[in-house]
Amino acid sequence: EIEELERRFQRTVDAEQRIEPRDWMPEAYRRTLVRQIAQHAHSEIIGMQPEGNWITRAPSLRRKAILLAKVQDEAGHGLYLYAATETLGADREDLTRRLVDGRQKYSSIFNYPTPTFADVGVIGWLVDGAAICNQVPLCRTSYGPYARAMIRICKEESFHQRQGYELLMTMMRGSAEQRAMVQDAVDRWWWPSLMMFGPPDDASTNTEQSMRWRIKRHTNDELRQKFVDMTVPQAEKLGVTLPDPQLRWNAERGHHDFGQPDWDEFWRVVKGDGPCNAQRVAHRRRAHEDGAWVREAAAAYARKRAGDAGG
Ligand code: FAQ
Repeated sequence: EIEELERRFQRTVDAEQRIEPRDWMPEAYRRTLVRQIAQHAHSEIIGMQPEGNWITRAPSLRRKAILLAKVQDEAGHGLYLYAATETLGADREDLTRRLVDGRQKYSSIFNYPTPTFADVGVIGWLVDGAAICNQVPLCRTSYGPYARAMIRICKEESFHQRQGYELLMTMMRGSAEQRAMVQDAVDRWWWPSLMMFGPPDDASTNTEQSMRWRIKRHTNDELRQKFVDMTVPQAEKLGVTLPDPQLRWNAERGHHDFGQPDWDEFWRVVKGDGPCNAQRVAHRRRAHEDGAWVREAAAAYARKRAGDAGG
């Protein structure tokens, strides 16, 4: 019985048809999706902090308005993704609890500091660039609500990426100090951006099964390569150097060769010991606690309205 259901499920996935919330699905498929989508949602919410740091100190009204809009979009993406986990039976309050208790992960990238305004530009260019590379294929992920969320999110991410690149272009046309600030930010963010794609394929515990279920459409290393190939010409146009002495075009492969990030650093950051992990989680916990009265008021209002409608 269950084997027949599983066979039918895999046939649907192999035929590139979407799995919808009411369809039967293996329990492990559901769990994997909740894990990945929740991590993604947490990343969007935690990811508001590094750039949010600059909203009150943006150098002009125009830059402030752009940054405010971008950070607001990230909140929207997070909420949208939490809604997708709810279609799988997850509970948003429970997921938030797991995040602030350190029982669920979010992307390693958001544990690095943003000491200068050039970081805002480099996050847009490299971090949103990596996010797009990773998320465009997820528009074809097998779970319908996640795939549809990705279509909308990718449109906004591409605007985010362009605002970052435009900011950096502007700084590169500025003073020598501004150019140095951009180069310094690129030097700090390049390797962490490569880590966003996850560990190398031979250390990636989830890839094989997730590829079979067509949750993931490419391996971590495939997407990392794509990102490097996409970014090198952008760096040249911008006039910055990517801090990798091994980076060079390989005509035979038709791809760039590049060095490996420090994977020990990656695992340290993932396990909670990066430069800003404690600060990011503490800030999120505080915001959640400070918002308790809003959630209570909203729930009381909803109950009252439901009562009014009934009577
Ligand atoms: N950080 O077996 P795999 C954004 C964990 S973009 C932390 O390869 P998987 C937009 C992984 O969970 C960022 N942990 O795992 C934005 C697993 O642990 P587990 C978010 C990582 O899932 C821009 C273990 O390592 N994007 O927020 C990381 O098959 C600017 C083994 O790894 C997404 O989440 C990492 N970098 O592949 C917002 C995209 N990498 O769970 C604000 C959707 C791996 O077994 C500002 N997610 N781990 O305990 C994915 O595509 C996948 O989940 C991967 C990881 C590719 C991230």
